[in-house]
Parts: sequence; C-alpha cells; structure tokens
Amino acid sequence: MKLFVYHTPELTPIDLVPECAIAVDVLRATTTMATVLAVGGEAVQVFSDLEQLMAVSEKYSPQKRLRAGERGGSKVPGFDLGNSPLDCTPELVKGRRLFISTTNGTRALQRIQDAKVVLAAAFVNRATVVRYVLEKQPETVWIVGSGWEGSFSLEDTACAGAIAHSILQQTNLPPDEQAGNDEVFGAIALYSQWQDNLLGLFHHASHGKRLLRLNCHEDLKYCSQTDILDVLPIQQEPGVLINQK
Ligand code: 3SL
Repeated sequence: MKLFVYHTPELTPIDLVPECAIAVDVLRATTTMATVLAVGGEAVQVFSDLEQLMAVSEKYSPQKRLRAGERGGSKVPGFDLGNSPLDCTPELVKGRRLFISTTNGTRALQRIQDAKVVLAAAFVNRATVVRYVLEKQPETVWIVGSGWEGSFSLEDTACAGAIAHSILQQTNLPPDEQAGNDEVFGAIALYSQWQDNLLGLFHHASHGKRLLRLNCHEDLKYCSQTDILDVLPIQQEPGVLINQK
C-alpha cells in the first residue's frame, strides 16, 4: 500500500485515480458528515452548488430530508442547518438524508468521487477509517485535505497526518516503503507535534480563527476529539455517503 497526502483538492493529480481516496475537512464538513451517519442519518448527499441541492432535495419528502448550507462559516438563509456537527442530534437526524453544500469540504469529496473507494474522515472517526484501510489494503490511498478556497489548512493536514501515522504504526513497514510523497512526512510531523493539543492547533489555524469569530468554540472542541465515533462514511454512488457497518 502506498500513501499519498494532498493538502488541497487543487493539488491532487487530475490524470490519475487511486484505489481509495479519503476526503478530510476537520472544520467542519467531514466531522459533521461522520456525526450525521453515526447518529443514524440515512445518508449524506453532497453538492457544490446550492441551487442543485435545492432541486434534488425537493424530490425527497420534507420529513425525510435535511438541508444544510454553509458559506463563509455561516448558515445559508433558508436552509435547515448550517454546518455545525453539534446541531446533528439523533432526534433531528435519525432516518433522514442530509443534503449538504459547504465552501470546501463538499468540493473535496467531488474532486475524488471517481476513486474505487471514497471515504470521509476527520479526527472523530480516524480509527474506523484506518481500520478499514488496513483490512482492505488498497494499493494506493490518497488522503486529501479540503483546505480553504485552494489554500493549505493546518487542521486538515494534521488529520491526514493522524491517519497516515496510525497506518504506518500498525503496518510496521519502513515509512519510506509506504509513503508515496513528501507530504506524508510533513503531515505526520505536524500531527506528532500537536496530537496532545489539537484544540490549540485549531486556535492557530486561519479557519479555526474564523469559526471562533463566529462563536463556534464548542464546535472546535468537538472537532478536536480523536477516535470518538465508530462510523465509516463511504461513497455508495457519486456524491452519496452512507455508514458502512
Ligand atoms: O469549508 C467547508 O467545507 C466547511 O467545513 C467550512 S465551515 O467549517 O462550515 O465554516
């Protein structure tokens, strides 16, 4: 198995498709998706375009759907939810499909949607994603950070490092045999420095600061927890993720 880390969707190769691709948007899209599926959401369907989301979700009965829209960290007017994982309670979400469009996370998922296996990961479900990868042993694994509008983000690369670190630890192979690019080492170094203070890292991150200005401190705390959800968001058809039990 060869691991590759890409800091943003824009940095992923366009002429190749890996066997397994993992989208990461710790703050907050993939944390929210993992949470929705962990508490019994039927599926998560992602859109980059808000109008398309509205048109597709219209075909679902209002009792069976939830519409989540985020731009610039804030909820889009007219949507049921923004992108706070803390709003995704079992009472609200159970049995319903989340139709979601966010600034960067949904774009990252769309960028990798042609891979044979597509997963969504965050710190909250890191262990489950790693367990799946170790079981399936795909030949090539891409871990793709969402970044912010094309730029690097600390929290996504740290989470990519957490995933890569755990895979390397459990395979016991020399890191040079498993790492497909330099970014793997960079991501692991970042994670190793901050693993005991991820919330502190989020406070340095530009998107962490943006969310703090929007009073999302509790969201940051929640997103900084590692391995708390046993959930595997896996693509069932392009753009649709379910929890593989
Ligand atoms: O960029 C995204 O996809 C979002 O996760 C951003 S936010 O955390 O909802 O502001």
